Amino acid sequence: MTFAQDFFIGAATAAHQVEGNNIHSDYWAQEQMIHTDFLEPSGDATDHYNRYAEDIRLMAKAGLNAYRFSVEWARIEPEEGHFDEAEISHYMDVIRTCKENGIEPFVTLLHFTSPKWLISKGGWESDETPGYFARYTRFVMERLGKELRYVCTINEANMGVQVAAIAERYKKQMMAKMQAGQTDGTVQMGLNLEKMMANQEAAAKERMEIFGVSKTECFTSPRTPHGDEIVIKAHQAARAVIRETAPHIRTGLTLSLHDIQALPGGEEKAAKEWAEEFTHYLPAIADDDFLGVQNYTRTLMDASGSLPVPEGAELTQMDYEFYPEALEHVLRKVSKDFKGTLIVTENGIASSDDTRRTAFIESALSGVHACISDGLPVKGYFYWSLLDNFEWQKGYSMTFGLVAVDRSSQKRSPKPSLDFLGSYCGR
Ligand code: GCO
Repeated sequence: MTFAQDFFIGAATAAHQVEGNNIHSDYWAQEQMIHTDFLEPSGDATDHYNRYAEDIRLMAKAGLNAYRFSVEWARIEPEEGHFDEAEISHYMDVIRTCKENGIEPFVTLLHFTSPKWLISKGGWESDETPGYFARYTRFVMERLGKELRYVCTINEANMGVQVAAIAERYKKQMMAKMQAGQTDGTVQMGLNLEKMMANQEAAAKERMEIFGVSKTECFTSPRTPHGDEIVIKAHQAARAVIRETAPHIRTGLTLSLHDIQALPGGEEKAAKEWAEEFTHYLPAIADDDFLGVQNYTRTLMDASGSLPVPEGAELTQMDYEFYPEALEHVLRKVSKDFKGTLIVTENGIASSDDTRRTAFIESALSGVHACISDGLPVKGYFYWSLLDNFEWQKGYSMTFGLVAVDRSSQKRSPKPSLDFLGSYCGR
């Protein structure tokens, strides 16, 4: 199976998950809370901030030709209106190191984390945020744009809406259990409602002390329809700045997309879910140069909604079904409505068994190849992730990486899957 010479085969990371000590960000502040939702703080992460050159060389040695990483807004603008030139030169060094090693840098401008000050000003529910994001984009593009060809404005622009839908489903489940007579504060899900409510009140008080607001509207907080419009406006404002300051750059956003499969009776629910996570964004991305497709598994739906993973199915550490075929299905479905370039900006599995990772990659890439053979404009594949890293609230327990990291020494140990992925380059 061969891919064109100009087909990008690379790995992806996100600043907060790999760099370490992102101390001006909203996530860092939340991780330090007494009533934190995080299993552990990100801390030094994998020290990628200092070890990026070694990590880029590992990709080059394996034969990868592209690297997707994010520039951290909280480093560039740690205080509102104060921009840090030293941090820009850090990311310029990362970009130049990529190019010196024959690796195409793909920059993401926002990958879930925001400067803490933005959240204190209303975050991703404030009408001011698109303006702040455009100003940050301009600062970055005026300095780094000449070195770049691809920029993702926002990672998983639909994440907040997806989180809101999950939160709503969960609330309905809890209410149903309470109405079923389990009103003693302890329900069969092993949760103590009274303690949960007490925690929420204490956490709101703590957030007020830390952020000056009791409701922190982070990028991955449950998004209202108005907040979703703000995210879209931020994308379009950044796209306009990129086109003005660096017109040679191809830009777009990425979306978290599931291979939604309807069982008999589930067709309506499945169509509604797909409309909410994808079709809804078509007007916002119609003028983009590409769409970043991010897929990990499938979702089965019947008339009641999404179903648990099928009995006996192989699971990943994230409790996702091991289902690499999902990627081809999603690419084909997306291409029905989005006629622009498609780039797989994230696909991968959390597993301690690297043989399952290579099997996953082989199956996913054969699906991508089939799409290309049928004329779909797929231009690249980025495996998530280069390094075992900080999986947000789950901490370091999830191992997605092509490279293992001993965080006590920060020693890197490439897994066989890294060379396996690289072997597809230019084949
Ligand atoms: C996401 C983010 C990544 C995750 C990855 C594994 O899609 O949620 O882009 O930061 O770590 O997807 O869950």
